[in-house]
Amino acid sequence: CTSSSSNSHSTHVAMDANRVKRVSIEGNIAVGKSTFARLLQSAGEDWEVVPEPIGKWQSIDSGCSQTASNLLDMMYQDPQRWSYTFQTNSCMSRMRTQLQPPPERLLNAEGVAVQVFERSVYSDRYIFALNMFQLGCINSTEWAIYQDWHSFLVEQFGHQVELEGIIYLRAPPQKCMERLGRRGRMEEKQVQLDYLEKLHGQHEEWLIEKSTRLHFEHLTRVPILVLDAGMEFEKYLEVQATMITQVKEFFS
Ligand code: TTP
Repeated sequence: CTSSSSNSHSTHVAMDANRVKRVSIEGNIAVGKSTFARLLQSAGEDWEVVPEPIGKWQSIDSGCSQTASNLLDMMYQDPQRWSYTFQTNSCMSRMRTQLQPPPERLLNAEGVAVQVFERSVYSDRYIFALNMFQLGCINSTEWAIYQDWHSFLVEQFGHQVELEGIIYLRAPPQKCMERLGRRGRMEEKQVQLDYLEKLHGQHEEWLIEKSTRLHFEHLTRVPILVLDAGMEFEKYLEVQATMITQVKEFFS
């Protein structure tokens, strides 16, 4: 155990936090964040694209039962019972991911490495947890506790979890609904257009209208790149090329 952890340290940079540029991809459920993250990875730049740890939410080992629990499914089946637990778990797994240092080989000539995340500890709070609170699936006591530990952790980790950019993949909720139907993820079969419209509204308030009350001052200053993800960008190479160029300009 000790030797494997020292091994993994040897391939990662113990770098001072402000030499890592952290960027998150935000956008509605099924808008195409993973597809876009794969495009970025194959664009040949030295970016580390870190996928969302959704597999962990679908398989929680309780240690005292033969089968793992699917918390994502439990949350959709009974949101009032499980939303707070789900958001606690998703935020903790995200916090771990955002704290992972990038591999040393990604340092560019200026000694800077870029990490791109699918979502962030901020969308956990300002998109999903807030939405569940407004829907009454997280009660006011749970919401107060969530905000308290979330603020505490983000403040404790400081620069290590701060973002230097946000890429907002923006598409009409109807489009996301079609993509969600096409991918057929078992847990999401009851998701209705109305839910995607609410989540779209949360994204718009945070990233376009900037009317969400943010607790973290630094977050109000993070540059936001808005990309039109309404087109079927998976199919069209020209659309992909335009999007990648916009991202490169954004990073430079
Ligand atoms: P997304 O994070 O939106 O991932 P995705 O696979 O839909 O992204 P894309 O298709 O754009 O690549 O959500 C994954 C699932 O987890 C989805 O059913 C919504 C749910 N979820 C929550 O309920 N709360 C959360 O805080 C997060 C992050 C996800």
